[in-house]
Amino acid sequence: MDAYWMPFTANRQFKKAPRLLAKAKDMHFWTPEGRQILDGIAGLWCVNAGHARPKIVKAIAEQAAELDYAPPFNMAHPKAFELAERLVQLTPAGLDKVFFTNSGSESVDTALKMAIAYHRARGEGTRTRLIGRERGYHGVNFGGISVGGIVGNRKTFGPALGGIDHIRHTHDLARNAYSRGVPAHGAELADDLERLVALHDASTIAAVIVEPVAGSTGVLLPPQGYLERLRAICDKHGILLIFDEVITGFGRLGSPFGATHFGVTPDLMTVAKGISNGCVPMGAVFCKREIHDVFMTGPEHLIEFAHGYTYSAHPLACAAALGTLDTYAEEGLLTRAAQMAPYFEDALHSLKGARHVIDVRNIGLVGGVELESIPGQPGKRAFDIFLECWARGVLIRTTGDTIAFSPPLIIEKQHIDQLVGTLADVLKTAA
Ligand code: PXG
Repeated sequence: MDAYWMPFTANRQFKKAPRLLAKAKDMHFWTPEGRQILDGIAGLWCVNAGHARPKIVKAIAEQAAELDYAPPFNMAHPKAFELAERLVQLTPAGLDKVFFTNSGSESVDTALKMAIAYHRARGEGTRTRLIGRERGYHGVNFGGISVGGIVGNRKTFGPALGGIDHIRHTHDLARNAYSRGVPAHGAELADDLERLVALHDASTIAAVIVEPVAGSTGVLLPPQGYLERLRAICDKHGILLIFDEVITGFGRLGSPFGATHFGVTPDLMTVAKGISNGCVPMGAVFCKREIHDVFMTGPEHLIEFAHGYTYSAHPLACAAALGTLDTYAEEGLLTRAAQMAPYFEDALHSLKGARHVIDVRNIGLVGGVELESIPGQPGKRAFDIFLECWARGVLIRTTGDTIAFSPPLIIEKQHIDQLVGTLADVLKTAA
């Protein structure tokens, strides 16, 4: 176990007591010893159609044998175009151009570069400032950690990009604890963008990026009316609005995207994870046609947007994504979370009053259970609960002292009972 430096992992703890996965199917993993684990987080918020789905497996296998790789610069393969067409049929009207990446982090950095380059191409080159939000998570690359609002990244990696500012986060337990669905209070927090416009001037601001629902920093839902207000302020000042839908994309909230769920259309939208059901790495940025078209000037032999990755629109990823979209369509998975949400909501909210629980949050098939931290040891309580759930055959995710659920969208009621029931039992004896 020595050579592998594991990502986002307590390496020393892991290597003393490894948690290995050897096989997966539908709602479950199996360990090498054959122990069955219920997947409460769709791998890592990505395996939305469940594991090892036949159409996706077949698509990947056939593609590997037929065309393993095709250079994406100045060349292409047919499935890249087919996938792009299929994808833009799902997005809100207007978001009908798509640029392929390989991860959420790459999608975010791509979208930020697109926003700055767009303003420059329009002759508004002073618009370079990027605005994120406190407690935002936008992946791990330098652009993403700069607009992200995670103190640990600043402590560990320094200031990253300059020319960035942040609006306030919307998490407010005092007013909104135990909300079912979106909380009632806090739409006015969108006005914090007006404060930054007053400070920096709109002519210096390129874009604002937010997650419609923040996943990684603890399942934080937008207050009722908040996203609409943010959209209106962006429009008023000519600022592009970017939705980071790496988690909320592809059915997680009960609609294909957060944008469709909330009825608010951003100018750019980043996705990854569920686009290919987590089977082959893939990400994408959707943008409005008007944004794309601004680049399409100048001599035709010149590259219009000097950006891309060796593996953009990789044939295996495109095949996996096409198999994924077929599976979503055949099984109605992009809206299934809406049908399961009431049952999931009731199950989660039955934890109100359980030991250590200070809030329960839910939307679609995302749940957050926030615990009171052990004084001086933030994250320890939730991590120990994660270990105990694993021992009892259930995989959950923790972030700080919030426990997150984001199960595959094929989940059935008995799985919800097992997920929440296991957590309820573990909470009874948790330190
Ligand atoms: N944006 C958002 C909103 C994300 O949630 C990324 C960007 C980066 O994606 P990549 O593919 O580069 O990892 C993410 C990733 C968790 C967890 O449990 C969440 C993510 C990744 C790993 C764990 O909180 N989100």
